[in-house]
Amino acid sequence: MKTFWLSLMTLMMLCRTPTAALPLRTSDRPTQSNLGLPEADQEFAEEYLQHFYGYRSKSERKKRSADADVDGDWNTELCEKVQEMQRFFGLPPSGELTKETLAVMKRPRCGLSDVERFGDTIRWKKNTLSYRISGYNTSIPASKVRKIFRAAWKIWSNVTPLKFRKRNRKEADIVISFKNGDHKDGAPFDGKGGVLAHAFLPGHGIGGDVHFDAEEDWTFNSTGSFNLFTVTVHEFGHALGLPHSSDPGAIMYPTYNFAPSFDLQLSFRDVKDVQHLYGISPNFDSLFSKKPPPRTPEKCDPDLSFDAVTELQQETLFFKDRFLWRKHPHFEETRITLISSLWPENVPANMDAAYENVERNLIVFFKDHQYWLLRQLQIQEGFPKNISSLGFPSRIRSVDAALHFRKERYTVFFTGHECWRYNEREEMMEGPPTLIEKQWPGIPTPIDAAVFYDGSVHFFKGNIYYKFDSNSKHVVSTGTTNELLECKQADNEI
Ligand SMILES: [Ca+2]
Ligand SMILES: [Ca+2]
Ligand SMILES: [Ca+2]
Ligand SMILES: [Zn+2]
Ligand SMILES: [Zn+2]
Repeated sequence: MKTFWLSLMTLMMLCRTPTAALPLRTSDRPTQSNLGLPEADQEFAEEYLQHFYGYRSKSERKKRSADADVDGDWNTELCEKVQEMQRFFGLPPSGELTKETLAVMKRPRCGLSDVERFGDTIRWKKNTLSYRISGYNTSIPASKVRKIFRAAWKIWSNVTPLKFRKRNRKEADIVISFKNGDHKDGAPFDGKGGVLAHAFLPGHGIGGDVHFDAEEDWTFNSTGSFNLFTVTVHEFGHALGLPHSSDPGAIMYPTYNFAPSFDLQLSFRDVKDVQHLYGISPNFDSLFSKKPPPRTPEKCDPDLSFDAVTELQQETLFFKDRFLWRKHPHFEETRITLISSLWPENVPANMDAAYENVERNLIVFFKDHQYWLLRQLQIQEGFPKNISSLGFPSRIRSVDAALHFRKERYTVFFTGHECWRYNEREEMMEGPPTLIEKQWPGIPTPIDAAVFYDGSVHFFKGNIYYKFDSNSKHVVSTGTTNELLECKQADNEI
């Protein structure tokens, strides 16, 4: 009880904003209040917010202010900065330094701030730019590094009228180098992990220059930790004047979330932003007519459909491609984030189905013939496994959707026109499948997803959801999927 009151007090102290009406959390949630945090984490978080969100620390504020209430203001500002960061990354904006907020803060990332906006004016005033590589200092062979940089420039010159010329000796607009620790530009590198690289916006001297942390385990294939090409494309974006994007599909998103096999391309957002600065490449249409830059799914898209939907503690998670929306009952906004930002391990994109087993504290993901079991964000040993080990016959190659019944402790799997009842207690299938139309009359098959939402079962097919009443056994209402994500017109314009 004591802990409960303490954490409630912290919340109130921290958040004096309208969102101060925060929920009381039950103690079994894996979130933590700030009080439970080790001091090192608290310090780390403050430094992170100083660096990337323009937060001023307590001592800094004291220096500048004779105000006696520095503590109060400081707590409010800290809370607001945590919320700002949480919104940027699509986390529930509680203002609390939860475990998962810290996990996102600890993701490897770019060294530039997420909140500085430079306006439209910071750009090169010419279309041909020169670059020079000053020192390689990485285990990747120099010839390979040159190739990587050339390919990264091409990514940007494919969509703009810009041209990039390599120089060997003479001064160049953009100087690229690998640096160790403190390299005298006011932004020391931090060794392995953390900040991977940074770049300077267009301008004279150091302007446009790009620095990589020489201590990282750089790679050009899938062996090391960080793919140099991926990070280079991002940093070159800064060298051209682009800020960070909160669109998780953008290459200008600040964290590194890439599987080794990721096939890098600029997103629709990146292309739009860089073309806003420099205009369109004359070859753009011929290069991209067949395969236009991918758009991040939008919750206001009237045709929005989902791959899978599941409950997760109090939240409802809507999965689509590499992304998900998180709907928390206590926060109005639902924001998009990356699956890989929530589960850094190799959780599949474009998944088929997902459900939460509350009692065993597990989340289960399905893709094709495999399924993954996760506890506390960790993939359990021995997974992924073949779905046949759940008791499916070999003719079943994938699962369309999964619906978990918390009280009764069973899960229904949907495959085509059939559904299967799986007993979670016995860990076995309860007999042969039945037809979906018998169990859930009025539901079109095959379905995309199913979930308990707002007290009743919701099925999803295309851009429509079907709310099903289990007592009267029929569909009581339908609507478009994006109604559930609270699409507001303003969201469209962000
Ligand atoms: Ca580093
Ligand atoms: Ca320069
Ligand atoms: Ca599905
Ligand atoms: Zn960056
Ligand atoms: Zn530097």
